[in-house]
Amino acid sequence: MSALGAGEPAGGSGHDAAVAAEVVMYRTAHCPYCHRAEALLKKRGVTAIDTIRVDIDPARRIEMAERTGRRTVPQIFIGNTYVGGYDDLAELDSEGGLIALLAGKTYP
Ligand SMILES: N[C@@H](CCC(=O)N[C@@H](CS)C(=O)NCC(=O)O)C(=O)O
Repeated sequence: MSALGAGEPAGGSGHDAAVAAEVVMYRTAHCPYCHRAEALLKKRGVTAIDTIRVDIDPARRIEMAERTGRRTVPQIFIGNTYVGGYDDLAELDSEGGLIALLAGKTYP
């Protein structure tokens, strides 16, 4: 499942003009850190998150652990960059890196 439709230009419908990168978040339904991460991403202009519900799909939970080496949720990817969990996302934001990654730039 993709937040961007096939052939849809980055920054097209579903994204703020400043948000070019696809955002992927592994999460569960009842997870305070996931809600915080979603709120921060929305605050920074993200309108579409490719959400992977590991609580209803055990295979995706295994995939998450293999991709990240972690078992907690959320686990967040922006474009080709693995960000980490909510704490990592908030730290990245405080450094200015979140806006950069969302704009499709590399960081640092
Ligand atoms: N420091 C982590 C904490 C994440 C966390 O503790 N998530 C909880 C759900 S809100 C979790 O996955 N708990 C299950 C576990 O620890 O195995 C972050 O900022 O993402």
